[in-house]
Parts: sequence; structure tokens; C-alpha cells
Amino acid sequence: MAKTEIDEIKVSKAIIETYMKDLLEATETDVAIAGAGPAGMTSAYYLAKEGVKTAIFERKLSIGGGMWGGGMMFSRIVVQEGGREVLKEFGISSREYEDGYWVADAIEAVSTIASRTIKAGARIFNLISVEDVMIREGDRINGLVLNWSAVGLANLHVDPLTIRSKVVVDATGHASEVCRIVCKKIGPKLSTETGEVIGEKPMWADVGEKEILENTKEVYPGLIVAGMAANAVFGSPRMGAIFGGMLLSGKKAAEIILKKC
Ligand code: 48F
Repeated sequence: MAKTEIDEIKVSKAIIETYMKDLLEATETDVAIAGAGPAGMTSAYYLAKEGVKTAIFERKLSIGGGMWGGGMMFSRIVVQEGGREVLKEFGISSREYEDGYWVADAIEAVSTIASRTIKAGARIFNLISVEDVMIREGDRINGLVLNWSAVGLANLHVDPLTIRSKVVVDATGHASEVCRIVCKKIGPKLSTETGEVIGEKPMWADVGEKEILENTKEVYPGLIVAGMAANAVFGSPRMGAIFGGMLLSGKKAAEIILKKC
């Protein structure tokens, strides 16, 4: 029978040892994803479900990115018909508002996606920022350079640590941070018209949602771009609080990687 008196040191050891074990495991992974928004987590879910070793690194304390706050802090999201297959896969409730406009609770959506993603076997590490990429022969990206987000916030001069992965996914949303790092450090060599991050266009939900799947692809050897980052990199419009494209983009990124594995 468990002892009734609580030993704080055991609590500390339990946290430190189990976290370190997971972080050490993640130092050599199949797929490393930057950003635990809807696209990054959906991608991780479909990969982990197929047994692919997957780790997500999220800068913030909270996961969920821009889905968490719904539209203008009304905690609802809208998903069009095409994206409903992903809602159903996760078991997220939705109701049809009008023809083909399905409404879901943003909080249920984020918490369910996160829970299913972790239960599928992916690891999510929050409070860690991706600050650089690692490269090898032929400038292929083969890992991420990480630091505690608190180090950046406090402006501390602390060197990062590095993890190796076969594939990296940039799911950092509007900022498309990993792709921007590649441009800054390696030059304008992305598979866009200019080789640079073109930048997202103003709101046009219909076009943005249609183009996001085409934009979800390998943008540099070893680097797949997914979610809003894909539209930002290839110069497509933003789409606001409609999320079918984000879910389908995450799924497509996983499918591209599964074909490569
Ligand atoms: O922004 P975010 O939700 O991206 P997404 O999954 O979905 C976009 C929608 O939320 C919304 C939209 C819908 O139409 O346009 O914006 O493409 O999630 C991106 C996550 O990446 C994290 C950031 O904190 C957020 O949670 N992130 C950004 N840069 C880094 C990062 C970084 N350098 N390292 C780690 N995490």
C-alpha cells in the first residue's frame, strides 16, 4: 500500500526523471515539428498513429496556437465540409450551422486534438522555442536547435541544444519561422517563386482554404511546411477562424512524410 505521507523529493525526482527520459528520447527522432497549433498537432497525430517517432516543440505555455481563441476570442471555430473528416477522426463534436458550415467548440477541439495526439504516441514539449536548424551534406535539414523560451524572454546569453530528425515540419503559423531561418542562414533557396518567404496575402478565406493543400509540401530538402506557414511561405491569403484547411494541411504533411518513410 502507498505511504500516506507525501515526500516532496519524490515528486521532484518523478518529474525530473520522466521528463528527461522523454527529452532524451526526442534527441533522435523521425519527425520534429515546430509549433503545436492545429496543423502541427494534427500532423503529429497522423504520424504517431502509424508508429512514426514524432516530437513537437512549442514556444508557449499553452498548446493550440490560434485555434484556442476561436474567432476574436469567441471560442468557436468553423470547419467546412471537407475538413469534417478530421473532426470525426478525432471525435470532436460539431453541428451544422448552415449548409456546409460546421461549428465546433474551440476548447474541445484543441484539448481533444492534443489528447489524441499524445495518446497516439507523439510527444509535445511546451515552453521550448526552435531558434535554428541543423544541416548536413547538400544543405539537407536534419534537425532543430532548441532553447527554453524563458531564455529568450529574459534575454539571457545561453547556448541552445540540438536534436536530430529525418524530417522537420514548419508548423509555426503566420510567422513561418523555420522557413525564415533557412532563408536568413542559407539564402533564398526555398521552392517558392522567389526562393524567399513570399508572405501571406490579406484575408480571402475561400482562396486561402483552397490553396493551403497545394502549399503544404517539401519547401527545402528535409523541411515540410504545413498550416498557415504554408500559405505565408507561398504567398496565399489568410483565412481567419475557418479551420478545415489547417486540419487537412496537417494531415497532408503527415501523408507526404509517410510516403518518404
Ligand atoms: O499559429 P498556429 O495556430 O498555426 P497553424 O497550426 O494554424 C493557424 C491558425 O491557428 C490560424 C489561422 C486559421 O485560419 O490562420 O492562425 O498553422 O500555431 C503555431 C504555433 O507555433 C508556435 C506558436 O506559439 C503557435 O502555438 N511557434 C511559433 N514559432 C515557434 C513556435 C518557434 N520558433 N518555436 C516553437 N514554437
